[in-house]
Amino acid sequence: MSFPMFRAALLAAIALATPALAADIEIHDPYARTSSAMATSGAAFMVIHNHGTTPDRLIGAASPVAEKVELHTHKENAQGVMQMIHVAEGFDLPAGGEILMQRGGHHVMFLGLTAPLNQGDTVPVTLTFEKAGDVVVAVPVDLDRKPDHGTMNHGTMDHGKMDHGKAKTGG
Ligand SMILES: [Cu+2]
Repeated sequence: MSFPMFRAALLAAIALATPALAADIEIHDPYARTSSAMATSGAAFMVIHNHGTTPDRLIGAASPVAEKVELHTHKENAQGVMQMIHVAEGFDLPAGGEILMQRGGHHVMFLGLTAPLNQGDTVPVTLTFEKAGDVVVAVPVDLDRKPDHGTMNHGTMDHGKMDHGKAKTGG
């Protein structure tokens, strides 16, 4: 999707959200992916900025592309294996701060995809903030995207291959 389209979608979303703080929330560089065409789960990544002067918190996410959408992070277990963890309380978004959602870290998890995520698709994701309310983000599917520079080597961490013991993929 072109930048102007995304901008329009974002502005429309902001217009629908609670007026108080939603205008202070800015989403950068969103993308979604699955590990394979047969994957039953996927994830979305982005950077969420809070340009306001009040701290907020990302407390939930929703999307029609999956039966269940959760906020996840990765944590190394006692065996040194990275595992995904459902973070029910969500992520802090400090005033003037950001939430980095990227491969190997925080992400929006799609569990039980209702349809495959195809390259070029755009997936609507509703992020719910404690104070700013709902912000709808148009997330492009990018299956070719490599993990961002500076993150760990995630060769063994693709969602399709990971230990989903705590994530319940439904399959
Ligand atoms: Cu996950």
